[in-house]
Amino acid sequence: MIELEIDGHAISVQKGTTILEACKTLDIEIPTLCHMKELAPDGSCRMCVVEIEGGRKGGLVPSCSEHCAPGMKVSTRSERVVESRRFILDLLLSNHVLSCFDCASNGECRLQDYCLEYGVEKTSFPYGKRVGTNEVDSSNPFFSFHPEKCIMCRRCTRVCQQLQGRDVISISNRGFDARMSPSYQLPWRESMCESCGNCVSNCPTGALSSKDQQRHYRAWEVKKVRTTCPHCATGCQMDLLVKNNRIVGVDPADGPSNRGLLCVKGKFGSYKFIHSGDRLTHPLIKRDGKFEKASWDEALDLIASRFTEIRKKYGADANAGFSCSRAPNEDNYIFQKMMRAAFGTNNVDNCARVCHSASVHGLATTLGSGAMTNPIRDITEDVDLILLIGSNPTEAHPVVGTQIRQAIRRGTQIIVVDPRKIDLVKDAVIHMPIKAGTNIAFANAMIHVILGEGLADMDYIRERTEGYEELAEIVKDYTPEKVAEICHIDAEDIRKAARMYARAKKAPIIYCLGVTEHSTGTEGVMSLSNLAMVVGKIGKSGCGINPLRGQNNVQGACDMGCMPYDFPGYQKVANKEVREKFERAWGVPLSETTGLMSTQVLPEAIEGKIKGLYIFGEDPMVTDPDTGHVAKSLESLDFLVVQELFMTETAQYADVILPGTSYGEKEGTFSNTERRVQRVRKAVTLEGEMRLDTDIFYDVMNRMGYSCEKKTAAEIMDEIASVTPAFGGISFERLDRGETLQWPCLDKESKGTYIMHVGKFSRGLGYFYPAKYRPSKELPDNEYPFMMVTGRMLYHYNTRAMTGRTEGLNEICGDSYIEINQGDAAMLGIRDGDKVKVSSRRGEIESRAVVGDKMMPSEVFMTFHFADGNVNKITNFVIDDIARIPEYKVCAVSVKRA
Ligand SMILES: Nc1nc2c(c(=O)[nH]1)N[C@H]1C(S)=C(S)[C@@H](COP(=O)(O)OP(=O)(O)OC[C@H]3O[C@@H](n4cnc5c(=O)[nH]c(N)nc54)[C@H](O)[C@@H]3O)O[C@H]1N2
Ligand SMILES: Nc1nc2c(c(=O)[nH]1)N[C@H]1C(S)=C(S)[C@@H](COP(=O)(O)OP(=O)(O)OC[C@H]3O[C@@H](n4cnc5c(=O)[nH]c(N)nc54)[C@H](O)[C@@H]3O)O[C@H]1N2
Ligand code: SF4
Ligand code: SF4
Ligand code: SF4
Ligand SMILES: [Mo]
Repeated sequence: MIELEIDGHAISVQKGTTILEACKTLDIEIPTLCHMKELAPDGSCRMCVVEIEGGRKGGLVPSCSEHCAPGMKVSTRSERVVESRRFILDLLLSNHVLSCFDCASNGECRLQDYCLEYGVEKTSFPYGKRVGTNEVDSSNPFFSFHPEKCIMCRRCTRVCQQLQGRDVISISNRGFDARMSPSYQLPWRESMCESCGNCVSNCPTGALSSKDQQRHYRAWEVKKVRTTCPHCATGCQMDLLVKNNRIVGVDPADGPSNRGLLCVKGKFGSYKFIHSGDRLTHPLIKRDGKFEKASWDEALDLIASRFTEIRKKYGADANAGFSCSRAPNEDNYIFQKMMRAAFGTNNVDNCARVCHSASVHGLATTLGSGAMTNPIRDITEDVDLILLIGSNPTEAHPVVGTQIRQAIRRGTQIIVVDPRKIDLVKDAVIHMPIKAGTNIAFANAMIHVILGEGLADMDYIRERTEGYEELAEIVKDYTPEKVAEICHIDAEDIRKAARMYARAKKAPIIYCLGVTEHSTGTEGVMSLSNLAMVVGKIGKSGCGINPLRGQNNVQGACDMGCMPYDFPGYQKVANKEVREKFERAWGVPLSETTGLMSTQVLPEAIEGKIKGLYIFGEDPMVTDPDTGHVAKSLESLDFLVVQELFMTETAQYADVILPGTSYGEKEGTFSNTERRVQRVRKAVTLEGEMRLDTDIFYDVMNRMGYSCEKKTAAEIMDEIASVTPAFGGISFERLDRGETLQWPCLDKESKGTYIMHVGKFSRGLGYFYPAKYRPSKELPDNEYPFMMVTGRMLYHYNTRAMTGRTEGLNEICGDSYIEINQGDAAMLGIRDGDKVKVSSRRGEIESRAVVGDKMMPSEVFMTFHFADGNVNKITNFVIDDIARIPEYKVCAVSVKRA
């Protein structure tokens, strides 16, 4: 510890503390323009100078970079300090256009604040304005750059380079001509910018400002509502900016998983859809093939009577429900309660079925819990090696992606196993462009090398696992040479990767849908947990096996029991004691029959076994494989209800459509991919007859003869806690106090669980599942010579229900495209941008060719975001035997010029 004096106050601080940090503990305000908490001091603005009695450099030093020393006497407001700060402000104004009145940042500009505080009204320097390079750059759809307002503090550069890992902005020219700009002085639009807006959020002046702020609001007019991003499961914390009951913008907040950062979808794509003119505002009933406005009573009566009728005629299991992974935990809990207690069936599922059901099943089988084992910070902050398999985080989980880029800057190595040249490949020590659908062979070869070269952790295997002998027997066959041929990768790369992974002290596996969405998805997941366990890397910091969950609350929808075999908290329907517990809690007898999964419900509808379906916030007509098959299923139903925000493709098939509410209109919680339960808060009340999704379910329950009283979201969470041991200690009260809780959180005293399986697996012993490689169900042939992989891109999200209603995102990318290798394209006479026809055994779509080297020869890639040219018209409806997840990642297609 070091003793010193600041403004006459004695203080003792840890060695290495800066003066600025020490001042903070004393609540002494120090002005800063360039300083950023997350980054090393820049010391470029010099506003933070303080005076040190008898110090060097005339006693004035920047407090952000100067460390406290024993006996130091610091003044933070001496005459010289104040004079020096005034001089800096004077200089800054000499090069600043004073148009505060029409500046978007009026009222939240640090330059303005400090000028006011230090009494600097105008510059005393008559000359000095920068010349020639002052045009405003408005080319980015979301923000613009006003060089005359730039004070060259370099926060934007440092944020972009060191936090976003993108390196877009730098200083060009020198002297008076110096200016911040994207590299090569390109317009923003043509640079590498990902429009994350993190530079904008961190610019202390109006130099970088959002177009929405320019047009619609000033800082003092908005109320901030802290909430959780509604897109991916990273769970970024952010503030909705509300003016006159309208959300006009978003600011990033410092949450545990995002640490002050957002991606383009959170920053710019998460509010316009809420106020979109095409929101559903009234219940609709289909009469003679046409939707007509109906009253809530009419719609709810019809729903209750039709579902009850089906139940009476065909039995409770003739009805089914799909829940909404975009909606809060409380909504999902009540939805499954409705299906079980009022409908009397366990036929309830959610989109995890088509996403990470393979992880939920696979990891529950091998480890005892299907969740991500380690938190984001733990697997990105200080690790030696990341093994990234079938996951494209810089696009699908961008704020995880940026933290991986930060780790790489700090020296973490990364091995990428992905058929495509995704962005992180350029930083990879090894990229294995694996043939899609061959992950099991790959994992077995890695284990083969590890066992063969004595790199396994035999103590860990002995003490903590079972099933090793059988696994060891199976992997004998998987020599690197043999597997190199199956996977189309290099045998030597497999050996190198296996050695690196085994020897690294801290090395997490991070994986995603490239592993799960296969007809062998569940075994693919289990073969990765085999790989992590042979080297003893589960239950340790900086390691683990980490599925990045997809939807904002898909973890929660599963946790809340929206699955046909689990009550909330993965308590088994098949377990009599569990069932009896829920019967007591809910006061009604419950079905002991395991329900159907969503990918079973659709075919069973065609067979006439499922008659009634309640879809809460899902759009299978766009997102399930083989759209023709989905349409046939929906048409086969006697009765379909869709509860939505918008008239979706699926809603078109409904008998009744109910208008629900979005995350900005209600209270609740989302559980992110790290099992972290975070608050969602109501920001606006909209005009129209939309209702809380939970209130709708309560009304349906009461009308179907299961009487229960409406509860608020906070009360529903208390009910969840009372029946779900893993959530036992979670309440709104604790969350609103600022506690951040990751389940399992067994009681009010528990702080939650940061890393899982420490010391012991949830299941007891970790289980090695002996998986053998089996090829994908539909491989290329003469007629359909290309292997098609499907997935995501940064700027759009699933069906685009939200991102498609944000103009700027459509401006960046607004139509369907297909990535194709340049050699293949040349052979087919296809040029970049050409219209092409893509067909499979299921049908044909039109798309636009994007020609390059991202794909290997004979492989193509499409996203499923665009209803026009929707790839799911041609994907293959074949499913995994265990989790019944569809094989979205592999089908055979042909490509021709249109
Ligand atoms: N921008 C954006 N973000 C999203 C979403 C979105 O729609 N848009 N959706 C969210 C949802 S619901 C989810 S589930 C997540 C999904 O997130 P990800 O799974 O990361 O996204 P995908 O693009 O589907 O697939 C990831 C990668 O798997 C690779 N891959 C395909 N087949 C194989 C294989 O057999 N082996 C290996 N090793 N790799 C393979 C693909 O080339 C692709 O790069 O993203 C979430 N985040
Ligand atoms: N080809 C191909 N297809 C895929 C995939 C792939 O990789 N390739 N990935 C699959 C995956 S991983 C997933 S998760 C699925 C996603 O499939 P979906 O879940 O069908 O897609 P979303 O666009 O997320 O649809 C959510 C719907 O919920 C509505 N909604 C959102 N919030 C609320 C709310 O609070 N209340 C109500 N009532 N409604 C709400 C939205 O308006 C939207 O229409 O797609 C799958 N489809
Ligand atoms: S644009 Fe803003 S953040 Fe960047 S250097 Fe200029 S004033 Fe600083
Ligand atoms: S928006 Fe993001 S990627 Fe673009 S320049 Fe700013 S920080 Fe960099
Ligand atoms: S990374 Fe995911 S949670 Fe974070 S802002 Fe982007 S879409 Fe939202
Ligand atoms: Mo997903």
